[in-house]
Amino acid sequence: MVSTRITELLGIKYPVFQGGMAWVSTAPLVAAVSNAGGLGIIGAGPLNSDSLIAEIKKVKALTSKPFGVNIMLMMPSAPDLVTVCISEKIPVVTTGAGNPGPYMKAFKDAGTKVIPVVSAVSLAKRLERAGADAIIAEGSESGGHIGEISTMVLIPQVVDAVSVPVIAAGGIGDGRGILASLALGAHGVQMGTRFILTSECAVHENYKKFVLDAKDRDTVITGMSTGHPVRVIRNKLAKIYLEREKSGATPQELDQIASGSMRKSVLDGDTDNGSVMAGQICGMLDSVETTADIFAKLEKEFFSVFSKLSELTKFHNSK
Ligand code: TUI
Repeated sequence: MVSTRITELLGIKYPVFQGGMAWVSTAPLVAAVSNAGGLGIIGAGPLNSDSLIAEIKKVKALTSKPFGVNIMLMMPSAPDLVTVCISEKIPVVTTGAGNPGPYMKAFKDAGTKVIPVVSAVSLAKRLERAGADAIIAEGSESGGHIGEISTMVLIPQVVDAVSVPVIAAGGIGDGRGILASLALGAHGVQMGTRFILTSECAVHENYKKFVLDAKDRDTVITGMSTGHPVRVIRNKLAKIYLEREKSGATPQELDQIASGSMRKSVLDGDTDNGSVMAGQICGMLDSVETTADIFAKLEKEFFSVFSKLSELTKFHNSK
């Protein structure tokens, strides 16, 4: 592919991050992505200090390349996980579902690069001022917890608003998406759903099959009324949740319905009663591959589209 400000900043080959998905992004996938030249990221979401330390140890045993940790700031364990990342000298921390401002100084002092995920321009500007090294701008095509604005309109607005490098996320699943993101002014991409469909990803086979079978319109957004919208593939649980939401259930009742639902889908393979988070690109994914094969394909697609676009200049009319 190409070198960008983000490959230079982090010392990686490809400007491609693997989203730090809670429950999903564990050591084998993280190491495979970093070994392939991207940035693998541990999803620290459900972990405590000890289990995060254990996961970091596993990644270090599998790769000597840079990797990251994603901390979900809405979790009560977040301050402890920050402490672990600092003492383990993790090169890159990405943050989601909240504002990492309060931890910025501690990370900076430890030499950790902080790359927050944002879903709106205002927070991107605030976090650049607070010292973010780069910004991941995540459009609403993404799976899981999302914002309101789609990638096509979010990326150029964030790119215009900040000076640090921007990584585009949401709806990107192949080489075309990477090239398009660079055209919008991004310096890299983050992909989540595509990396669920790898042989190294440890989610239950039923979860992978559910993502494989899903078409473009098979995801829905639950939790709009609670202020925590989450994109999942439509299933029995999502239908119950949406019906209860429509009939005016309280946020507490809705939390009860969703409680433990990631464990059910990811670990037990219960795709009826579990939450199957995935982005809208699930409709264009049709095979489970090795991470190394995905990177080889991304590179090929990127240059094939690049040369097709270059051919368009033949039709350029300068008059
Ligand atoms: O965090 C994500 N995606 C996630 S987290 C997750 S686990 C989960 N499980 C059950 C319910 C909810 C989540 C699954 N997917 N993406 C990063 C992201 N962060 N997207 C949007 C944001 C965000 C939202 C609001 C970042 C900051 C923010 O506001 C903070 C503030 O202080 O203004």
